[in-house]
Amino acid sequence: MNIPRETLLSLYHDMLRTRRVEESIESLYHEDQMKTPIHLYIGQEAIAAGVCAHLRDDDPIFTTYRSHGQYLSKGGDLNSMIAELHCKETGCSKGRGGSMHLIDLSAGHYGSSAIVGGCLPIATGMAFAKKAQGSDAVTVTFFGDGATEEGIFYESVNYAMLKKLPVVFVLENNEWAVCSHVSTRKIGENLFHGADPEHLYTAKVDGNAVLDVYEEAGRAFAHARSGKGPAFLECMTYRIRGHAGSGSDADLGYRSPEDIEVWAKRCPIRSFRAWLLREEVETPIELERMDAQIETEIENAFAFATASPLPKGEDLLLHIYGE
Ligand SMILES: Cc1ncc(C[n+]2csc(CCOP(=O)(O)OP(=O)(O)O)c2C)c(N)n1
Repeated sequence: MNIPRETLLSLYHDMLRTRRVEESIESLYHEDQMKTPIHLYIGQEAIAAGVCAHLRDDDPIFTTYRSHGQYLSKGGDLNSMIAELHCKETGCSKGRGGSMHLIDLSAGHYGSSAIVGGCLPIATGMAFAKKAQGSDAVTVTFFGDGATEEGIFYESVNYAMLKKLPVVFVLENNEWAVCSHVSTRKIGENLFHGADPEHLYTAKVDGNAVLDVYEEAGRAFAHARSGKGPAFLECMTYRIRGHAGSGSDADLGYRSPEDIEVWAKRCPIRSFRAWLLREEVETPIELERMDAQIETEIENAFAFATASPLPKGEDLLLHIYGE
Protein backbone atom coordinates (compact mmCIF):
# COMPACT_ATOMS: atom_id res chain seq x y z
CA MET A 1 0.00 0.00 0.00
CA ASN A 2 1.40 3.35 -1.00
CA ILE A 3 0.04 5.78 1.57
CA PRO A 4 1.28 9.38 1.51
CA ARG A 5 3.41 10.41 4.51
CA GLU A 6 0.92 13.14 5.35
CA THR A 7 -1.88 10.57 5.63
CA LEU A 8 0.24 8.27 7.81
CA LEU A 9 0.98 11.11 10.22
CA SER A 10 -2.62 12.22 10.20
CA LEU A 11 -3.76 8.68 11.13
CA TYR A 12 -1.33 8.70 14.05
CA HIS A 13 -2.36 12.20 15.08
CA ASP A 14 -6.07 11.31 15.10
CA MET A 15 -5.54 8.22 17.24
CA LEU A 16 -3.19 9.93 19.66
CA ARG A 17 -5.44 12.97 20.01
CA THR A 18 -8.48 10.84 20.79
CA ARG A 19 -6.48 8.85 23.35
CA ARG A 20 -5.09 11.96 25.06
CA VAL A 21 -8.52 13.62 25.13
CA GLU A 22 -10.05 10.56 26.77
CA GLU A 23 -7.19 10.25 29.26
CA SER A 24 -7.84 13.86 30.28
CA ILE A 25 -11.59 13.23 30.55
CA GLU A 26 -10.87 10.16 32.63
CA SER A 27 -8.45 11.91 34.98
CA LEU A 28 -10.83 14.82 35.64
CA TYR A 29 -14.12 12.93 35.69
CA HIS A 30 -14.14 12.44 39.46
CA GLU A 31 -14.28 16.23 39.94
CA ASP A 32 -17.90 16.00 38.77
CA GLN A 33 -17.68 19.05 36.51
CA MET A 34 -18.56 16.89 33.51
CA LYS A 35 -22.26 16.26 34.04
CA THR A 36 -22.57 13.34 31.70
CA PRO A 37 -22.14 9.58 31.53
CA ILE A 38 -19.02 8.69 29.54
CA HIS A 39 -18.20 5.62 27.43
CA LEU A 40 -14.52 5.49 26.65
CA TYR A 41 -13.09 4.39 23.30
CA ILE A 42 -9.60 3.61 24.58
CA GLY A 43 -8.12 0.77 22.49
CA GLN A 44 -10.49 1.25 19.55
CA GLU A 45 -9.03 4.47 18.10
CA ALA A 46 -7.67 2.86 14.92
CA ILE A 47 -11.20 2.26 13.66
CA ALA A 48 -12.39 5.87 13.81
CA ALA A 49 -9.08 7.14 12.43
CA GLY A 50 -8.78 4.57 9.63
CA VAL A 51 -12.38 4.96 8.49
CA CYS A 52 -12.74 8.73 8.79
CA ALA A 53 -9.47 9.33 6.91
CA HIS A 54 -11.37 8.51 3.71
CA LEU A 55 -14.28 10.82 4.31
CA ARG A 56 -15.10 14.14 2.78
CA ASP A 57 -16.79 16.88 4.81
CA ASP A 58 -20.07 16.14 3.04
CA ASP A 59 -19.97 12.43 3.86
CA PRO A 60 -22.31 12.14 6.85
CA ILE A 61 -21.48 9.89 9.79
CA PHE A 62 -23.69 8.57 12.57
CA THR A 63 -22.33 7.15 15.78
CA THR A 64 -23.16 5.71 19.19
CA TYR A 65 -22.73 6.85 22.79
CA ARG A 66 -19.06 5.69 22.45
CA SER A 67 -18.16 8.29 19.85
CA HIS A 68 -15.45 10.70 21.05
CA GLY A 69 -13.05 9.12 18.53
CA GLN A 70 -15.37 9.27 15.53
CA TYR A 71 -16.47 12.82 16.32
CA LEU A 72 -12.85 14.03 16.54
CA SER A 73 -11.52 12.01 13.61
CA LYS A 74 -14.33 13.36 11.41
CA GLY A 75 -13.24 16.90 12.25
CA GLY A 76 -15.68 17.72 15.05
CA ASP A 77 -14.64 20.73 17.13
CA LEU A 78 -12.74 19.75 20.30
CA ASN A 79 -13.67 22.84 22.33
CA SER A 80 -17.36 22.24 21.64
CA MET A 81 -17.05 18.58 22.56
CA ILE A 82 -15.42 19.25 25.91
CA ALA A 83 -17.93 22.04 26.60
CA GLU A 84 -20.71 19.59 25.78
CA LEU A 85 -19.38 17.17 28.37
CA HIS A 86 -19.62 20.04 30.86
CA CYS A 87 -23.21 20.71 29.69
CA LYS A 88 -22.28 24.26 28.73
CA GLU A 89 -24.16 26.48 26.27
CA THR A 90 -21.07 26.47 23.99
CA GLY A 91 -21.24 22.69 23.70
CA CYS A 92 -21.79 21.06 20.33
CA SER A 93 -25.34 20.15 21.41
CA LYS A 94 -25.69 23.39 23.35
CA GLY A 95 -25.16 21.53 26.60
CA ARG A 96 -28.40 19.54 26.27
CA GLY A 97 -26.89 16.22 25.19
CA GLY A 98 -23.65 15.39 26.95
CA SER A 99 -21.16 12.82 25.74
CA MET A 100 -23.81 10.48 24.32
CA HIS A 101 -25.33 13.08 21.97
CA LEU A 102 -22.49 14.74 20.09
CA ILE A 103 -23.26 16.52 16.87
CA ASP A 104 -21.26 18.77 14.55
CA LEU A 105 -23.03 19.32 11.27
CA SER A 106 -20.23 21.44 9.83
CA ALA A 107 -17.95 18.41 10.10
CA GLY A 108 -20.60 16.02 8.83
CA HIS A 109 -21.03 14.37 12.23
CA TYR A 110 -24.78 14.09 12.14
CA GLY A 111 -25.06 12.71 15.61
CA SER A 112 -24.70 9.98 18.11
CA SER A 113 -27.44 8.10 19.86
CA ALA A 114 -27.67 6.29 23.18
CA ILE A 115 -30.22 3.89 21.69
CA VAL A 116 -28.37 0.75 20.67
CA GLY A 117 -28.78 0.46 16.88
CA GLY A 118 -30.67 3.77 16.86
CA CYS A 119 -28.57 5.37 14.14
CA LEU A 120 -28.72 2.45 11.70
CA PRO A 121 -32.05 3.40 10.09
CA ILE A 122 -31.30 7.11 10.25
CA ALA A 123 -28.03 6.62 8.38
CA THR A 124 -29.80 4.40 5.86
CA GLY A 125 -32.41 7.13 5.38
CA MET A 126 -29.66 9.72 4.95
CA ALA A 127 -28.02 7.55 2.27
CA PHE A 128 -31.41 7.27 0.55
CA ALA A 129 -31.78 11.07 0.61
CA LYS A 130 -28.25 11.68 -0.69
CA LYS A 131 -28.80 9.25 -3.54
CA ALA A 132 -32.14 10.86 -4.41
CA GLN A 133 -30.41 14.25 -4.50
CA GLY A 134 -27.87 12.94 -7.01
CA SER A 135 -24.97 13.33 -4.55
CA ASP A 136 -22.09 10.85 -4.54
CA ALA A 137 -21.65 11.26 -0.76
CA VAL A 138 -21.25 8.08 1.27
CA THR A 139 -22.97 7.80 4.63
CA VAL A 140 -21.28 5.88 7.43
CA THR A 141 -22.77 4.42 10.56
CA PHE A 142 -20.64 3.05 13.38
CA PHE A 143 -22.17 0.58 15.83
CA GLY A 144 -21.20 -2.13 18.31
CA ASP A 145 -21.68 -5.89 18.17
CA GLY A 146 -24.66 -5.50 20.52
CA ALA A 147 -26.48 -3.49 17.85
CA THR A 148 -26.40 -6.43 15.45
CA GLU A 149 -28.89 -8.15 17.77
CA GLU A 150 -31.45 -5.43 17.16
CA GLY A 151 -34.05 -6.15 14.48
CA ILE A 152 -33.44 -2.73 13.00
CA PHE A 153 -29.95 -3.84 11.95
CA TYR A 154 -31.44 -6.36 9.52
CA GLU A 155 -34.11 -3.96 8.31
CA SER A 156 -31.51 -1.29 7.61
CA VAL A 157 -29.03 -3.55 5.81
CA ASN A 158 -31.84 -5.18 3.83
CA TYR A 159 -33.23 -1.83 2.72
CA ALA A 160 -29.76 -0.55 1.82
CA MET A 161 -29.19 -3.65 -0.33
CA LEU A 162 -32.61 -3.43 -1.93
CA LYS A 163 -32.14 0.21 -2.93
CA LYS A 164 -28.35 -0.06 -3.55
CA LEU A 165 -27.71 2.76 -1.10
CA PRO A 166 -24.27 4.35 -0.63
CA VAL A 167 -23.91 3.47 3.03
CA VAL A 168 -21.03 1.81 4.88
CA PHE A 169 -21.99 -0.11 8.00
CA VAL A 170 -18.98 -0.16 10.33
CA LEU A 171 -19.31 -2.78 13.04
CA GLU A 172 -16.89 -2.24 15.92
CA ASN A 173 -16.81 -5.73 17.37
CA ASN A 174 -15.20 -5.13 20.76
CA GLU A 175 -16.46 -8.50 22.07
CA TRP A 176 -18.63 -7.08 24.85
CA ALA A 177 -22.10 -5.63 25.17
CA VAL A 178 -21.95 -4.29 28.72
CA CYS A 179 -20.98 -7.59 30.42
CA SER A 180 -22.24 -10.16 27.88
CA HIS A 181 -19.57 -11.70 25.71
CA VAL A 182 -20.27 -11.97 21.99
CA SER A 183 -19.88 -15.77 22.13
CA THR A 184 -22.92 -16.00 24.43
CA ARG A 185 -24.99 -13.95 21.98
CA LYS A 186 -24.10 -15.33 18.56
CA ILE A 187 -23.55 -18.60 16.73
CA GLY A 188 -20.18 -18.52 15.00
CA GLU A 189 -18.04 -15.61 14.06
CA ASN A 190 -19.01 -14.92 10.50
CA LEU A 191 -22.74 -14.59 10.72
CA PHE A 192 -22.78 -11.41 8.68
CA HIS A 193 -20.30 -12.26 5.98
CA GLY A 194 -22.34 -14.70 3.92
CA ALA A 195 -24.28 -12.13 1.93
CA ASP A 196 -24.22 -12.21 -1.85
CA PRO A 197 -21.32 -9.86 -2.75
CA GLU A 198 -23.42 -8.43 -5.52
CA HIS A 199 -25.76 -7.02 -2.91
CA LEU A 200 -23.48 -6.37 0.06
CA TYR A 201 -19.72 -5.85 0.03
CA THR A 202 -18.32 -7.34 3.24
CA ALA A 203 -14.91 -7.36 4.88
CA LYS A 204 -13.45 -8.25 8.24
CA VAL A 205 -10.35 -6.56 9.55
CA ASP A 206 -8.06 -6.29 12.57
CA GLY A 207 -9.51 -3.17 14.17
CA ASN A 208 -6.32 -2.53 16.15
CA ALA A 209 -4.17 -2.23 13.02
CA VAL A 210 -4.81 1.23 11.64
CA LEU A 211 -3.30 0.59 8.21
CA ASP A 212 -5.45 -2.51 7.76
CA VAL A 213 -8.54 -0.55 8.73
CA TYR A 214 -7.54 2.26 6.39
CA GLU A 215 -7.00 -0.13 3.49
CA GLU A 216 -10.21 -2.11 3.95
CA ALA A 217 -12.27 1.00 4.59
CA GLY A 218 -10.87 2.42 1.35
CA ARG A 219 -12.22 -0.57 -0.58
CA ALA A 220 -15.58 -0.33 1.15
CA PHE A 221 -15.87 3.38 0.29
CA ALA A 222 -14.79 2.85 -3.30
CA HIS A 223 -17.55 0.27 -3.62
CA ALA A 224 -20.22 2.46 -2.05
CA ARG A 225 -19.17 5.66 -3.84
CA SER A 226 -19.20 4.02 -7.24
CA GLY A 227 -22.92 3.29 -6.90
CA LYS A 228 -22.57 -0.45 -6.34
CA GLY A 229 -24.53 -0.38 -3.08
CA PRO A 230 -23.80 -0.79 0.63
CA ALA A 231 -20.74 -2.19 2.36
CA PHE A 232 -20.34 -3.89 5.70
CA LEU A 233 -16.98 -3.60 7.47
CA GLU A 234 -16.43 -5.59 10.66
CA CYS A 235 -13.51 -4.38 12.76
CA MET A 236 -12.29 -6.81 15.42
CA THR A 237 -11.19 -5.01 18.57
CA TYR A 238 -11.62 -4.92 22.34
CA ARG A 239 -12.98 -2.50 24.92
CA ILE A 240 -10.17 -1.84 27.41
CA ARG A 241 -12.08 0.31 29.92
CA GLY A 242 -15.34 -0.51 31.66
CA HIS A 243 -18.58 -0.21 29.67
CA ALA A 244 -19.27 3.24 31.13
CA GLY A 245 -17.52 5.66 33.45
CA SER A 246 -13.82 6.00 34.02
CA GLY A 247 -11.21 3.41 34.89
CA SER A 248 -10.92 -0.32 34.64
CA ASP A 249 -13.73 -2.69 35.55
CA ALA A 250 -11.44 -5.70 36.00
CA ASP A 251 -12.81 -6.13 39.54
CA LEU A 252 -16.38 -6.80 38.31
CA GLY A 253 -15.53 -10.40 37.47
CA TYR A 254 -17.32 -10.77 34.11
CA ARG A 255 -14.02 -10.88 32.16
CA SER A 256 -10.53 -11.86 33.09
CA PRO A 257 -7.87 -9.24 33.86
CA GLU A 258 -5.50 -11.32 31.70
CA ASP A 259 -7.69 -10.75 28.62
CA ILE A 260 -7.65 -7.02 29.23
CA GLU A 261 -3.89 -7.13 29.59
CA VAL A 262 -3.43 -9.09 26.36
CA TRP A 263 -5.46 -6.54 24.44
CA ALA A 264 -3.87 -3.55 26.19
CA LYS A 265 -0.55 -4.83 24.83
CA ARG A 266 -2.05 -4.68 21.35
CA CYS A 267 -2.45 -0.91 21.68
CA PRO A 268 -3.08 0.45 18.15
CA ILE A 269 -1.22 3.67 18.90
CA ARG A 270 1.90 2.15 20.41
CA SER A 271 2.30 -0.34 17.57
CA PHE A 272 1.76 2.30 14.89
CA ARG A 273 4.22 4.65 16.59
CA ALA A 274 6.84 1.89 16.51
CA TRP A 275 6.08 1.30 12.82
CA LEU A 276 6.40 5.02 11.97
CA LEU A 277 9.79 5.14 13.65
CA ARG A 278 10.98 1.86 12.13
CA GLU A 279 9.99 3.01 8.65
CA GLU A 280 11.58 6.40 9.33
CA VAL A 281 8.38 8.22 8.51
CA GLU A 282 8.99 10.54 11.45
CA THR A 283 11.55 11.13 14.22
CA PRO A 284 10.85 10.53 17.93
CA ILE A 285 11.34 14.24 18.62
CA GLU A 286 8.67 15.23 16.12
CA LEU A 287 6.21 12.67 17.49
CA GLU A 288 6.81 14.03 20.98
CA ARG A 289 6.27 17.53 19.67
CA MET A 290 2.95 16.40 18.22
CA ASP A 291 2.00 14.94 21.59
CA ALA A 292 2.88 18.20 23.37
CA GLN A 293 0.79 20.22 20.90
CA ILE A 294 -2.16 17.93 21.50
CA GLU A 295 -1.79 18.33 25.28
CA THR A 296 -1.85 22.13 24.92
CA GLU A 297 -4.91 21.96 22.70
CA ILE A 298 -6.67 19.80 25.29
CA GLU A 299 -5.77 22.12 28.17
CA ASN A 300 -7.21 25.00 26.18
CA ALA A 301 -10.38 23.04 25.47
CA PHE A 302 -10.93 22.34 29.18
CA ALA A 303 -10.26 26.01 30.00
CA PHE A 304 -12.78 27.01 27.31
CA ALA A 305 -15.38 24.64 28.75
CA THR A 306 -14.81 25.78 32.32
CA ALA A 307 -15.12 29.45 31.36
CA SER A 308 -18.27 28.88 29.27
CA PRO A 309 -21.73 29.64 30.69
CA LEU A 310 -24.34 27.04 31.54
CA PRO A 311 -27.59 27.27 29.54
CA LYS A 312 -30.00 29.74 31.12
CA GLY A 313 -32.91 28.30 33.06
CA GLU A 314 -35.46 30.10 30.85
CA ASP A 315 -33.85 28.51 27.75
CA LEU A 316 -34.25 24.99 29.03
CA LEU A 317 -36.77 23.98 26.39
CA LEU A 318 -34.90 25.50 23.46
CA HIS A 319 -33.12 23.20 20.97
CA ILE A 320 -34.98 20.07 22.05
CA TYR A 321 -37.78 18.21 20.30
CA GLY A 322 -40.99 16.98 21.86
CA GLU A 323 -43.12 18.32 24.71
C1 LIG B 1 -32.35 -0.27 22.31
C2 LIG B 1 -31.45 -0.38 23.53
N1 LIG B 1 -31.43 -1.53 24.23
C3 LIG B 1 -30.64 -1.64 25.34
C4 LIG B 1 -29.87 -0.57 25.74
C5 LIG B 1 -28.97 -0.72 26.96
N2 LIG B 1 -27.58 -0.80 26.53
C6 LIG B 1 -26.78 0.27 26.57
S1 LIG B 1 -25.27 -0.06 25.96
C7 LIG B 1 -25.65 -1.66 25.65
C8 LIG B 1 -24.61 -2.60 25.05
C9 LIG B 1 -24.31 -2.32 23.63
O1 LIG B 1 -23.13 -2.98 23.26
P1 LIG B 1 -22.48 -2.77 21.86
O2 LIG B 1 -23.52 -2.44 20.84
O3 LIG B 1 -21.63 -3.94 21.57
O4 LIG B 1 -21.60 -1.44 22.00
P2 LIG B 1 -20.36 -1.14 22.95
O5 LIG B 1 -20.92 -0.60 24.24
O6 LIG B 1 -19.59 -2.38 23.11
O7 LIG B 1 -19.59 -0.07 22.24
C10 LIG B 1 -26.95 -1.93 26.02
C11 LIG B 1 -27.60 -3.24 25.88
C12 LIG B 1 -29.95 0.62 24.99
N3 LIG B 1 -29.25 1.70 25.31
N4 LIG B 1 -30.72 0.69 23.87
